[in-house]
Amino acid sequence: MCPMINPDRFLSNLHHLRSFGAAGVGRGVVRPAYSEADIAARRWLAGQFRQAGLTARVDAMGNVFGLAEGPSLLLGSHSDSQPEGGWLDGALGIIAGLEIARSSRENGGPQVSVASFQDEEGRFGVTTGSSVWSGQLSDARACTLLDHTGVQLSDAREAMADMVTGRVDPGQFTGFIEMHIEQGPVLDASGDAIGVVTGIVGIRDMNITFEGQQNHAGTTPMHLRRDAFQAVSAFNTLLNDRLRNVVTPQTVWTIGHIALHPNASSIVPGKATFSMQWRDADTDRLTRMEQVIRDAAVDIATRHRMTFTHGPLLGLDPVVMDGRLRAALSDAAGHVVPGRWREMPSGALHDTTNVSRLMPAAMLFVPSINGVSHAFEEDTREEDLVTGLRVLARAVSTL
Ligand code: HGY
Ligand code: MN
Ligand code: MN
Ligand code: MN
Repeated sequence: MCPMINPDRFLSNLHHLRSFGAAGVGRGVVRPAYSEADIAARRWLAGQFRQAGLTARVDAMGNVFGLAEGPSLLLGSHSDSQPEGGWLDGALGIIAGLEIARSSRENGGPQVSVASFQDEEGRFGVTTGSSVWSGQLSDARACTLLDHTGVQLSDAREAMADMVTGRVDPGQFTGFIEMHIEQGPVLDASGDAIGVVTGIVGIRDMNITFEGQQNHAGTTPMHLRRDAFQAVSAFNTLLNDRLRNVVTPQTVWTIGHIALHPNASSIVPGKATFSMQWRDADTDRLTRMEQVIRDAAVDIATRHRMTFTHGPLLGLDPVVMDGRLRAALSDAAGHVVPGRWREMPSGALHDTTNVSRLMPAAMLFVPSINGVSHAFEEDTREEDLVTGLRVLARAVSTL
């Protein structure tokens, strides 16, 4: 009941993973899916899985697994990062899984496997690697996805083709648990050490393009312009106004990426392509928001004499966590940090959403200092990282 884990080995491996794509000492990482740093990290992880006595396997998407023999519980997360990412987002769940799988083998504990899913951070889509592994997205469709610079996924993943061993059968896993940083302010503010996740919100993501007329920024009178930036700006204002009737205080929406063409100070931009992402715990609300977004884009296109086109609508529906795994995490948290844990929903997306389509799945959170994530400053106190590891190890030992 008291699993022998090695916190020093866990922290040392976590810091080693941080060295791949490190953005500077004590800062975050630049390790987007299929980048050189990402692939180097995946090679290192496969080596670590082998050293732990697991069988390393890599599927065509670049998801890396360390497999125990026979039926096993799967632990893990993702080792790719945002273009400017924190060092713990994803990394924590894999290295915690590695430590628990290794210590379990050393001490005759339960069979534990580990996974690092590919492109959770959505260089190409939304949790792309686990979407394909879980059958939510076909490999053929994934291959056609483009990143913001026009690189196609099928070309990007060639860079790790030499590592691929083949598909990993999900049928061998009895369940999945993902440990993750909270990436929000709730635990940091409350002083709780652990969050046991109740469910994960749903998400929709679509690229929108407004195209007008590129022209001279000195000679073109304002009333004759078909300025794509002005259209985006007006769209944003109109959308915020119209969404007010549809959303709850928990609903979020973001324009996080925009490409203006040709992006020069003396040219009225002829074309703007931007990401439109929205998240909510209610699938119907996500659909109503989609209609508001489409209508607003059509209205703005008409007013500003633009053409409006959009890319594929990507997304994942909200999910609830498995009751039995959740109870094991709650019991373990109650034992390790009595009175200092809470149940909470996840506003961030995770591979668990996809994996929960295949098997019982659950998540636990540790605090993020000041609630910061998807930024180089992201961090968690060492003590909280180790507490999370202890809670997860204890839960695994009871399953
Ligand atoms: O954006 C997300 O929620 C995830 O971390 N990719
Ligand atoms: Mn993550
Ligand atoms: Mn993330
Ligand atoms: Mn000129």
